Amino acid sequence: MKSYEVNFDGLVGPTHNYGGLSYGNVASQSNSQQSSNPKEAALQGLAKMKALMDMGFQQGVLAPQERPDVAALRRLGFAGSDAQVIQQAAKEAMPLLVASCSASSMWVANAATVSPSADTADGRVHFTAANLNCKYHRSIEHPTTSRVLGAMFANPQHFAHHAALPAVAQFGDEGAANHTRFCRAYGEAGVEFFVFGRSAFDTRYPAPQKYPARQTLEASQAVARLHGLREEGVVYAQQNPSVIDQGVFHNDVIAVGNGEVLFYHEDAFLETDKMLAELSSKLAKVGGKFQSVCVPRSAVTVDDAVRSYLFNSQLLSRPDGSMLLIVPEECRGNERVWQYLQGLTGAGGVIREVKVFDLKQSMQNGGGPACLRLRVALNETELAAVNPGVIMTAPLYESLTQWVERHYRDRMTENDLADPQLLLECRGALDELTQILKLGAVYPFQIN
Ligand code: SUG
Repeated sequence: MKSYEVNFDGLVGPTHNYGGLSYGNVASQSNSQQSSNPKEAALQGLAKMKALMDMGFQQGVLAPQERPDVAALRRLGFAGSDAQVIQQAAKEAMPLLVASCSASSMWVANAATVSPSADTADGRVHFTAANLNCKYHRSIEHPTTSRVLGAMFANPQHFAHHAALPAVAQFGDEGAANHTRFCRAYGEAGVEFFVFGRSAFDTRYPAPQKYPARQTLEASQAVARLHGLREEGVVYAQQNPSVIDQGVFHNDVIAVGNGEVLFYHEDAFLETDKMLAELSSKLAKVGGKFQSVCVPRSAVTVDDAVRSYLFNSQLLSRPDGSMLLIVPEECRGNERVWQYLQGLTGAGGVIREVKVFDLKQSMQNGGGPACLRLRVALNETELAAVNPGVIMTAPLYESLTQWVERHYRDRMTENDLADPQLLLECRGALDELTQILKLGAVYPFQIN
C-alpha cells in the first residue's frame, strides 16, 4: 500500500504579534514590541503550503486558535462582559493580555507528537497534544489543539488521540519539535527519536544553566508509552545543554531528520556517537540504512544556526530517492550558512537541492519552515479517512487567501490587542474558517 508524509501547516492567526513572550528564544526576545503584519504572515505561510503542493507533496492545513483567549483571562480573575475582560486586562496586566492574544499555535510542530500506525501496538496513528507547559501563552493551546486534531482525524478506527500530559514542568512536552522518525518507507515500521533537554526525576542528567529546557525525558517516555511504541523502535537522546543556553530552545533548531537521514549540528547532542550507533542498529532491524550528515562547527557555528535557522528546515524525500531542503530566507543572508549549503548540494550526497522561502513574519518570533508544519505519516487508507476539508488543493488555497485578505489587519501593535473589536473580528473570521475547513464547532465561542 502507498504511504505518504503529509505536512499539515499551521495557518497564522489574525492576532500575530511580537509579544517577547519566549525567554530562551532569541528571535522572540529581540523583536519584542515591534509591530507585526498578520496578513503578510498568513500569506507567507500559505505561499509555502501552495508551493509544496505544487511540487507534488501532500499538504494539509491546521486551523489557528481563538484569540484573545477571553476564557483564559476569566480564569485569571478578569470579569464582566468580554469587552470588559479585555479592557481590564489591558489596564491592569498588559503582559497577560498579550499572552492571551498570541498566535503561537501557528507553530504546529509543537501541537502534538504523532506516531504512525506502522509503529504503534494497536496499528492506529497516535496523537498526543503537547502541554507546552514551559510558557503560559503556549500552555493554553492544547484544549483547542485537541479539538481541532479530533475534527481533522476523526475516525477512531484509524486515529487515537491522547490528552496532553499533566500540566507541570516535570512533564514539559513540546511535541514534534523534539521528535523525529526514521524509516525506510513512511508506511513501514520505523525508529522514533525523542530528544529531551533535561530529566525531571533523575539528577544524573545535566541541565542548562541559563535558559529553560522545555522537554523532559519523562514526558518523552510517557508519550512513547501512550503510543504503544516498542522499545526496539525508540531512541532517546539528550540535547547538549550548552546549545540550549545559546538559544536552541527545541531540537528542531539544531537538527532535522527524514527517511533514513539525520541532518544535525556537531554540537547538537550529548553522547553523539552512542546515539548514532543506536539509531543505526535499530533502523537496521527494520530494514533501514541510517545515514547522518553532520554540520561541523568550523563551517557553521551554533550562533549561525540559531540566527539563520538552517536546521529548522524541511527535509523532504523526492521520488528519485534524493532529498530537498526547504530553508528560510535568513539562510541565504548568512554567508557561512549559504556557502555550506552550496557545498552540501554540490557534493553528490543525498541532499541535492535547497529551496528558499520568505517566512520573515514567523521567523521574527523564532518560527521557521519546520516549526510551521506537523508531519503525519499516513497510508492510503488513513489518508482517505482524514477530513478532506483540511487537505490543500488549488481551490482551498484560493479560498484561504481570499479569507485572509478579507479578515486580517496588516499592522498589529499592543494597542490593537486592547481593542475589543479585535475579538469580534477574529471570531467572525474563525467562524467562517471552520466552514471553509469543514471542522464543525471547535472554538470556545462556538461551543460554550
Ligand atoms: O514557542 N515563539 C515560539 C516559537 C516556536 C517555534 N517552534 C519550533 N521550534 N518548533 C515559542 O517560543 C513567541 C511569541 C511571542 O514572543 O510573541 C513564541 O511563542
